[in-house]
Amino acid sequence: MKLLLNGVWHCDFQLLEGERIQTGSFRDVISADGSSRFQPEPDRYHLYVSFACPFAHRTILARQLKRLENVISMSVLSPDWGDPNGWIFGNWDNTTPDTVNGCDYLHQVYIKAKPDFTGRVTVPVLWDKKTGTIVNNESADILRMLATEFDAFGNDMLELYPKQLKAEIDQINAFVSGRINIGVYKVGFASSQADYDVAIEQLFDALDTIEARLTGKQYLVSDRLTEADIRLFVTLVRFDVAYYGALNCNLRHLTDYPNLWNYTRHIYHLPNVAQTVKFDHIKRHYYDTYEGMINRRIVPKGPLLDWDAPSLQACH
Ligand SMILES: N[C@@H](CCC(=O)N[C@@H](CS)C(=O)NCC(=O)O)C(=O)O
Repeated sequence: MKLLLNGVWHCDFQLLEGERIQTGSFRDVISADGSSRFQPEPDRYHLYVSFACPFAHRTILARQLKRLENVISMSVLSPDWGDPNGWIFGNWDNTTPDTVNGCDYLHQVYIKAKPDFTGRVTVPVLWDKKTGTIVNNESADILRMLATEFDAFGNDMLELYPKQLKAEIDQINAFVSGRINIGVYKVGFASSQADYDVAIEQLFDALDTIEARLTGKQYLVSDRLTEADIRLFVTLVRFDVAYYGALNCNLRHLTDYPNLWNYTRHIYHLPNVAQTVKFDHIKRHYYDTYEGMINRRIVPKGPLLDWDAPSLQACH
């Protein structure tokens, strides 16, 4: 396990049996109503992201769709998380250096914010250039802030969390988060066959539920794009290219689900979305980085193939 322990980086930390460590995170919020010391301002905040990570992708998409590219700056880390230093800057196409703190590794950014930080060093990170600290490193919070607090500087026509749909969005978010966003990792990182068997069944049950929900519908909630779609899209767009093979989520392909496949392509083709999807980063990250963390003795459940389907006559 890679993590910071009281501000010291460990690239291969082993927890003892039954041992738990108290880990920290940053959960401040930016608020347009003046209730927080973090106010929305142009050129004040910086996002640290990876194009490989679905959680970071939520924030990249919100920044793009709300047209905040010139309001909130962004650094892109390398997809190679296998490096002993964890998330590192710039050695791959479409990555950038750390233009704000000049760091080589993301763990150094965490230490700048909190010199005795203990916990995992994850993306995304929302950094405040004014006070020199991390505002928040939880993607759900960052997505919500970009969606709702920056309307004075971005596209205020696009409401990703409209008041009248909040309850329904919260409800579907809770389902998609546990069963799908995290569900793919429960499958991929299952350490025993029994855990895997349960996890894969739950994941595909959840996909079946969403497939049914999307019958005759373009979006998850109402007839408009909301943050619920952003949160589902980032997992679905990675499904066949990464999770199916690298994380053993191979009962069915995304393309086997007519509604889910159509839905994912529809969102992919919305303006400004495709440019946020970097399949080379995604594949590199999941196939290269996680190899070794996956129990290859687990027998995958799929693929489900219809051997009884009639064969076509060969053409002569
Ligand atoms: N709860 C966090 C989780 C983010 C997360 O797990 N990011 C992964 C990449 S997909 C990461 O940075 N992992 C590094 C680690 O766990 O050490 C969020 O949603 O922002």
